[in-house]
Amino acid sequence: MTNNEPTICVHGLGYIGLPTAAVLANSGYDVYGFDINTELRKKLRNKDVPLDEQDLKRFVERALDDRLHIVDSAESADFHLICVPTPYNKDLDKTDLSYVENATEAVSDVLRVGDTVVVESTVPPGTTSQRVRSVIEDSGLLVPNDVLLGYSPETVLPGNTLTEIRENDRIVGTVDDAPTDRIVALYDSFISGDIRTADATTAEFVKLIQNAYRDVNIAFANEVAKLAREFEINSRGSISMANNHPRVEILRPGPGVGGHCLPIDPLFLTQGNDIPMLIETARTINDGMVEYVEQLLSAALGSLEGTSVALLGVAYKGGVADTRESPSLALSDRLDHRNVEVKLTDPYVADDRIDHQLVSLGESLDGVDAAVLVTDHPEYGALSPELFLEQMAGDVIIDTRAMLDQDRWQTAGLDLYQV
Ligand code: SAJ
Repeated sequence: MTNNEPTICVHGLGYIGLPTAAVLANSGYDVYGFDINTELRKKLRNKDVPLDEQDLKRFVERALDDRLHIVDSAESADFHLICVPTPYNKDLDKTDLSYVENATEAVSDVLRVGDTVVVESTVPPGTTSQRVRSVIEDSGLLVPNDVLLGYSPETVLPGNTLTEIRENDRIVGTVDDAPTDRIVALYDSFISGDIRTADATTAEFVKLIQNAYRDVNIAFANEVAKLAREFEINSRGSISMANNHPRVEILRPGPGVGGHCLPIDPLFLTQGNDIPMLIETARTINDGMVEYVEQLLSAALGSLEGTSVALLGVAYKGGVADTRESPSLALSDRLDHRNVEVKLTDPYVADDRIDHQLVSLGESLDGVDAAVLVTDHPEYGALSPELFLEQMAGDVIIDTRAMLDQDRWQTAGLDLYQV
């Protein structure tokens, strides 16, 4: 690329901002990366990249060696991408937009006529055209006459970040029906997926309904699992057969839904109105799966009081080290309250806050009454009953992800239950 290429400032260097900044830099753009976290900026300058995906880590390191410049304050640039978090405040039943507002204020300080601002953070519909716009206009510049303002959600699947940033389709929406071509041209220069255009609020809404749809589908799968138990039939076999229908695609039951997206994003749609009851019910069903697993365990053991249990997997899903909203930690808390001795093990997680409880798989099984397979780490598919028979004092196994061959484990002498 030539030096006439636009410059880009990425605001927020977390799970999405940092990889996005690296992809842009490695595509030939000069990219400024700003994050309010001083410690993170220091680490990044020392090429200490706090990401778990190894290919991505190397990719970011390469960008830091070249065109990705970590800056101590927002830098003026042709494009500003806002990739900061939007946590949900459960007590207030409201999305916390303070990071987005603060980032927009920082952008406004360096904004020039002709610049473009794109929000990527997941936000409630209308945020870009109202809150973000008003912060920008407070600086004296008008949207869209002076500044082009748009929204383009990221849709990457944690665990496969680099591929999905580069290959997923994208939606680009603008405020006030402004032309989308400038933003489309930027994304088109580094992604291979299709780009669809809309207004900013539609783009915000689409992101949320994608995640709400998946959450509802998983809730349905979880409900199917509970019903199948009532009828004493196999949930997974039934779902697999149902999915042979050309218009049916039920997801997989499990111990509940974790991560920083599906348990939270649907609430952005339900807050402030009474319409989407299904979305709320799905949240309740999925959050309730941890209690359901606890009940299965309690029934299998007779009583939980004074027992010891190994929880296999702490991450919220297989193949990642992320423990945010993890069903495993929620189950661990519930069991703690029932005076169960809990041992946690996970081949991916090294989290300071739970390190003192984390042990190896063998140690976790040592002398326990039961083991619960909570996270679908691929390694767990290769587990064999012999290790469990040797190490455990009891024989109860709860396989919440149906990863173990029920016949084989039962024939080996273990009392195995699947969700
Ligand atoms: N899960 C099930 N059963 C399933 C699938 C998932 O119980 O059949 C559970 C997982 O174990 C996990 C949770 O759901 O606890 C969420 O995992 P996930 O892999 O479904 O999704 P996330 O949260 O890792 O990423 C989602 C993705 N959204 C969609 O697929 C619609 C991703 O594309 C988004 O970019 C991401 O949210 C985000 O950042 O919003």
